[in-house]
Amino acid sequence: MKKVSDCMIWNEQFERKFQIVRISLRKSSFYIKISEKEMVIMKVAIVMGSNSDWPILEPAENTLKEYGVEVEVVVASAHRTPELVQKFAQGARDRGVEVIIAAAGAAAHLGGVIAAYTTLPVIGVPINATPLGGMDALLSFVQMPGGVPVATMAINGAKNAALFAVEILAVGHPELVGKLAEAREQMKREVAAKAAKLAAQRAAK
Ligand code: C2R
Repeated sequence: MKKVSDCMIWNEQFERKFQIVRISLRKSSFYIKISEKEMVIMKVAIVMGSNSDWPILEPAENTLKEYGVEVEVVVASAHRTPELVQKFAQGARDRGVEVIIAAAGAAAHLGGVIAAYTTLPVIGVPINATPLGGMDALLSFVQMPGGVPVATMAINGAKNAALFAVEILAVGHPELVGKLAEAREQMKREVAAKAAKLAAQRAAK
């Protein structure tokens, strides 16, 4: 019988979807079905204080999916459903979550309470939801006492929360490093195009 070291195992995107791994033994190859637990899944949880926050958070889910990251979306409130928040945070690591994005507006205690119940990295997104324009949520997130950090993004900064989560994941999932680098290159091309457009506008005056 061949040893595992004699095999080449890879897990392409579509195969991952069907939970299939292809194994090649020199000239022949065959497929085996593996359980979800054995597969390498990158997972981020997005938790928000209310469904009214979702329009701000949806771009974060889209960005994470572009990087092939599985997303768990949860509505839970430290004020209104404290037991649910505790259960969510304490069980997150066992569910395979590696990073938590917590978003809330107003007096936003959600991120801090989640961070109190888990040592997973928590990224905070203060939401503009009151006449204070998000400053209330920003200060609630960012002014965590020493010992329980929440990495706070800009007000409504959902996209950067997703990208920061991918950067954290990339430490243990090197396949993400190239994708992040390509996104930076794309950004450079976009800035160059903007510069050319402005130069053309000014030249036409
Ligand atoms: P509703 O729209 O449900 O009244 O919520 C939510 O994140 C939302 O932005 C208004 C705002 O209250 C926020 N909220 C919190 C928390 N729970 C809900 N800041 C919390 O536990 O921190």
